[in-house]
Amino acid sequence: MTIQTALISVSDKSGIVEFAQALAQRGVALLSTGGTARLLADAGLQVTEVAAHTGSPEILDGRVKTLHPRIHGGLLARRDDPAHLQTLKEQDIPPIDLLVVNLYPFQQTVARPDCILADAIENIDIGGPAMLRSAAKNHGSPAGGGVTVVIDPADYPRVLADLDGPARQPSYGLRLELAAKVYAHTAAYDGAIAAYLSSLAAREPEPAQVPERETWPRVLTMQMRREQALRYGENPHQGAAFYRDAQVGEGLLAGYRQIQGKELSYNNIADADAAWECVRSFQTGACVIVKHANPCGVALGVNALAAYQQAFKTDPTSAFGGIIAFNTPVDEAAAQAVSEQFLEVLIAPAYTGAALALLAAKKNVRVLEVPLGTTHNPYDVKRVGGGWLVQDPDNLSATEADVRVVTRLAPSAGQMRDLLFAWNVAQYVKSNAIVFCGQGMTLGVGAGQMSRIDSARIASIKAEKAGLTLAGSAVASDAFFPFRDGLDVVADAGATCVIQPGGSIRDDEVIAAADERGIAMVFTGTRHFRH
Ligand code: 93A
Repeated sequence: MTIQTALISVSDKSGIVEFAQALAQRGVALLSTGGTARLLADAGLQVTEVAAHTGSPEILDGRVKTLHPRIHGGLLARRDDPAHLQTLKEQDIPPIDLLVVNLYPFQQTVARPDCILADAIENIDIGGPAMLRSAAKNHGSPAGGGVTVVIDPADYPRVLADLDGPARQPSYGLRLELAAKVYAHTAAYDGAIAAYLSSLAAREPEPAQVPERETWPRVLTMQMRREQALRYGENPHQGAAFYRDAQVGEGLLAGYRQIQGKELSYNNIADADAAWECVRSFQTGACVIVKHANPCGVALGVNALAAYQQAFKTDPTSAFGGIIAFNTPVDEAAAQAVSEQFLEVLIAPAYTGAALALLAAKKNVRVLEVPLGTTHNPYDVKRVGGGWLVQDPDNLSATEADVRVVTRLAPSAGQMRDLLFAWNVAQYVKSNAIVFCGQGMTLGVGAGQMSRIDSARIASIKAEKAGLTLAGSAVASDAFFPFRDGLDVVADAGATCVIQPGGSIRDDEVIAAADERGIAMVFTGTRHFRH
């Protein structure tokens, strides 16, 4: 039985045009997959695309090209079995006598230093090995015919030599040898895939640290649509514009409506975003006052007015010229209270008519209405010289179930509420962050210091300046205390309970200090650096 039809589907295309030409000269009809077919056609060869042969287009980005009964039937039908040959006839399946395949370069792909999981996965060939295994299984017998399968370009001349030999077809010996080579090859190929995947499993971090996104896009495209030119940037000598993220449906800039007031400035927008992200993270009514991207007062309240009054108490000096955000509608009483001080921007999900009428008298105040929403930016992006740093946004919040008491004393229910509130606020304070709280309000916020102990000192100084007592307060630290000195500072200031991530090599020393000072301390196991 001579070769009438060959199917050629190769990733390594070396020598394939010459081989196909030689086959065509010997009267072999050529079937081929997309890329290979194009190459052969460009070389002037008559070739039928597999998609045309099967009547099924390549689908799923080429994941399914040859997985079709018209291919596998043509490869697997026993050549000396009348019933098989009859089935081919009935199903109109032409036999395929020669298969020339080499696989997606999985091993070469994973050897590349920049290979990511998605690259590796897409280079796992499915259709190629399936065809190879079909053809190799059906290499036939010494008596009957069988399929010839070639995986290695080095074997092309051997096949041609047999075609030109006295039998005018590949010998049984060659078919057998090439079939064995195929199974050795597909076994090694699957072995490489298994080894690669197990190496990933071994590298996998603790479940708590697994990022949501399995792989990062090789190319990250952001669609930024210019919303407005700004008068200037952070400083008057810097030009600036404000771009909207065309892909994100929520967040301050996606949905805000400016009801009144002067044009927003660069710093207004940055601070408004910080205030908005913080206030919308609370599940109950809250008010957040922000200055220079840090909350300087945060409080919960039975209504907007009560929340504002408490938030304002934390740091009235810093609140001057601040950004005030609410996660509940602003009514007349709250509008009246906020407009008694100098504020730059007011943000809330809604305003009553009376509140807006009152605010209208304060023409300069920028009043923004922003739908609360529940989603966040998919990426947190920071510009660095020559590129960008991209990470998941820090949306992790802690509940009572997430914390672990590490001291002899456990916090009371009230203390636990204050600790979780303090922890929530600390997430939105620049590092190093120390936040004293009590009764659902911030009492002292220490932000942005290079040393944690200085943040602790500043927070307690600010509380004292505002006339607030820290006796019996709850304190949150955005990252662990590296030494006991930070804990001593907050204890000296009057804190009686502490929430912090833990994880320092000196945790034992810090826990012993807390026990010594009669403090209840909980660990969250997660931290909230913010820069
Ligand atoms: O994506 S696949 O696993 N699905 C298939 O159905 C399939 N059929 C052939 N890969 C498949 N192939 C492989 O495509 C072959 O093993 C060969 O490596 C490659 C040739 O594709 P092209 O001719 O488009 O360059």
